[in-house]
Amino acid sequence: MLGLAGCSSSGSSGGGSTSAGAVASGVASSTDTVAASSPTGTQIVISDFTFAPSALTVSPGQTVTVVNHDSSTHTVTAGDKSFDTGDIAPGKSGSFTAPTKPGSYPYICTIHQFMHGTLTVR
Ligand SMILES: [Cu+2]
Repeated sequence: MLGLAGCSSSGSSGGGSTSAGAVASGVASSTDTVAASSPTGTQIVISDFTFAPSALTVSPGQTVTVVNHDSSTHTVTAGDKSFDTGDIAPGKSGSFTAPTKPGSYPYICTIHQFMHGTLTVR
């Protein structure tokens, strides 16, 4: 464990474990296609240092919107740099273009490298 968390500028608010935003926003209540472990769509939402969905399937070359609902700046950056939103400030959104080559593309937030997700192109 290297102490990479150098961003001490973001004020230590101390872990206030507010149970405010229960993420139970009933995402998949549709009864038809339940089995999809990697939902299709064009949007990734960041909140509480988590990408949602953590695995997303998109079409080749599709524009994917990334919405940052967190209180910290984040990025969505492919491990092979094939896509990158750059910094997305809190409350802002960004976008990137999915690779045109089908495959599985792990990505991270370059600021918080423990944050990771997977984009699947097919
Ligand atoms: Cu981040």
